Amino acid sequence: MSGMDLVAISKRLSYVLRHRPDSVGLTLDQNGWVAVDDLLAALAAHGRRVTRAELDAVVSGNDKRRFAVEAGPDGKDRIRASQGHSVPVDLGLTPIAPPPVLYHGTSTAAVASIRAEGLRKGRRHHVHLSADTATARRVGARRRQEVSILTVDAAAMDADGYGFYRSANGVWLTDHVPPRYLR
Ligand code: HQG
Repeated sequence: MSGMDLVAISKRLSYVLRHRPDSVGLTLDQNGWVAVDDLLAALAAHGRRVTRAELDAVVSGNDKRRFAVEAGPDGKDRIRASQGHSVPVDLGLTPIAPPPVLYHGTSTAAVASIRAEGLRKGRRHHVHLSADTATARRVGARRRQEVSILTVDAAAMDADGYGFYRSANGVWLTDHVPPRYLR
């Protein structure tokens, strides 16, 4: 299987599990899980066949560990995306204290607006922040434009009562970053 195939499958799974489960006739449970067998059957029924071996390769080989697979209460394997949803799901994240500084990689073109409004979550559940600049740079580079790295004074936000969460795959999440915490 080529790397390209795995990237394409990862994007397909992200689309269904984060944004449009209805596009293949699926409903996620309230915590974002769906049975792996049901997901594969739904994809196949919509002409987007993915094998279990391919799904496993994507889950275990994924650079960002975007997906979690575990045995559900019925003993059957289930899968969910670890972050990035736009559909309403409860990931059961508990607030934790952030590191003193977090980073956000974005396109340089967006910086003026972000300095004016702060970081907004848009249609996702949270603003996504990175623990290190290399990760922030990769996030910002997805749009193939000039990248700027913003530094977030997470210690000050924490002291001021803003909640932070960390997804199962290590992405830092918060509701909104007002401009005064950005450098
Ligand atoms: C920008 C990927 C103007 C923000 C990544 C970003 C991440 C503003 C874009 C995850 C703004 C939203 C999320 C404002 C924010 N004015 N632009 N006030 N506030 N923005 O994709 O953080 O690979 O929803 O800078 O790795 O880029 O999919 O968020 O450029 O973890 O697993 O609005 O998606 O994960 O874009 O990326 P996104 P993001 P995956």
